[in-house]
Amino acid sequence: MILKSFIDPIVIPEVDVAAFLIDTIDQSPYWQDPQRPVYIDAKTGETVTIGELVSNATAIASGWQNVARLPRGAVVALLSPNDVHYAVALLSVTLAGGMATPVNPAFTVDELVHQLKDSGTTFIVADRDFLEIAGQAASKVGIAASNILALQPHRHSTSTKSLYDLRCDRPFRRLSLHRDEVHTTTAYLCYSSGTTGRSKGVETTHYNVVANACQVRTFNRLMTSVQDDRCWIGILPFYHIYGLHTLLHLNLVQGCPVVSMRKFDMLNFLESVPKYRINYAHLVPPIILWLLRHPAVKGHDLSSLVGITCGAAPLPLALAKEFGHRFSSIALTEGYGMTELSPVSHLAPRESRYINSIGVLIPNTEARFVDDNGRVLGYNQTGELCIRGPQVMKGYLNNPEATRATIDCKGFLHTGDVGHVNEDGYFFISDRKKELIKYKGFQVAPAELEALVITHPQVQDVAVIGMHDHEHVTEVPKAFVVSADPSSVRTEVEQRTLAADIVQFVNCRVANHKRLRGGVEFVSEIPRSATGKILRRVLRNREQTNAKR
Ligand code: 4UW
Repeated sequence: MILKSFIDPIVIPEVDVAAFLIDTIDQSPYWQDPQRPVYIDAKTGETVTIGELVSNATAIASGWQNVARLPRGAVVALLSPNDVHYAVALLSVTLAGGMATPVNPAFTVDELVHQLKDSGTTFIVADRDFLEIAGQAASKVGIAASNILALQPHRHSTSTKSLYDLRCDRPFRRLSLHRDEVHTTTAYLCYSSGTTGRSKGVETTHYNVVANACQVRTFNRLMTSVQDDRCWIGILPFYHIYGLHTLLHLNLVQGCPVVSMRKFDMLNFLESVPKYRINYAHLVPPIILWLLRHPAVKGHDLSSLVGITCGAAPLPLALAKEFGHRFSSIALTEGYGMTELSPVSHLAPRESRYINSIGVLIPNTEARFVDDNGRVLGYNQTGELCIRGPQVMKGYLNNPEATRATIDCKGFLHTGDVGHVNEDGYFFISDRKKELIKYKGFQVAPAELEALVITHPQVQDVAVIGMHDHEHVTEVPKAFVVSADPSSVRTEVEQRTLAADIVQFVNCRVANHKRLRGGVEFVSEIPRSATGKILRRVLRNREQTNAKR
């Protein structure tokens, strides 16, 4: 059984991302005034207007070609927290024919090195506070210091130029792709671990990006409270596909300025809502929990907020219900996305009858569920969710094997998420069969942590799984470890000491969201299949049984 969207298919323009965005802005009734702010910093009030966004991105694009000599298809890394200049940098790169790889600014040098190397980055645009770490990573991968540019306009040191110094009014060859090329040319390389292994470059084509912006805009206009010409809050990180799609593209398409926050700060959020008359927020489940539990919420006026979309991780039903009672004037709806889906496949309509559903299919999207033997399932039967549509990525960069394992010969992308669809066409996610752990919506690849833990001198074998942290509505990584010398970890004190040492060993080598918050448990062996694959399900079941006790 193949399920299709209720909404009639839409026509998707076969143009590149930059042309699509600039044409959309040109024709939008909401962006007629070039002085209208499009990005506003929540703390400082610094603003970038729509006119500045387009004119600076265009002048910088000319500089990319005429000054920096950026070759067509070259990769530029963006290393920055949310900043009002981020969209300028991103648009300039695509306009000049480059490929952008957004990087998590919380990364350690080694994590950064992995992405720079894997993506083949040649230039780095870094936030003023991240120039040093950019320099350290660049020197390890052979990127010249002169190829690091500061994101913000003013000069930061004598040695580092600003991206804005590239501005140039000489003619340049704007990226102009043929209809066929938009389907094959990569615009962005976000990183995701997919269903297994370490994080991989997801090749999101120009067509993928344009398609998803059009699909979601159509769905929003018909079915949700995400109206045009409203003010949105920019909490989601711009480097993550959820933030990238929503706060750097969809907002432009829907005529919505974004009040951007460099880092999530509950008080700043609560003050920004009435100050900027924020109407809409795209959030993740732990922030819904904060809104329910944080004592400061009561003293703030959230009356301008009419709706919230929540996603990137499961939203417990009880929490959604509690939110509905407490904030009855705010429509809370779920959506479902994945880096490999550019990112959206499902959104919940405004008047969804099913509170804990991820919603229905957006236009031009098909889905089916399959069991472990690849048998296609029917309504209300639980299996793996598979998606087909114009938003399905081209593949993983330089990894045809992983691509083949994810997108089947019929074009369906296997999400690794388990759930079902009911007869009304509403989808539900109940489990995850892939390895991925989600800490507050951020990806943690168990394979990456395992590769690190195994380098600890006292570890013989290891498996990492996600365990539920109900208090914080998230998952946290936990390591099961076989000690290299079991006789030295017999007592509880010995076990606690070594566990603390391993946790410390990992935590100082990884970004904050990957920390071993679930701790370490010693086991006599790691359950493995005949082919040596870790049987994570066995460990997860054991964990669940222990939690129930
Ligand atoms: N319920 C349960 C959900 C849900 C979920 C995602 O880091 P990635 O690759 O990507 C994302 C993207 C989320 C997103 C993007 C755009 C958008 O509008 C939207 O709506 C709210 C969400 O998270 O992780 C993908 C994995 O995250 C889990 C699921 O396991 C998926 O494969 N996930 N949304 N509503 N789980």
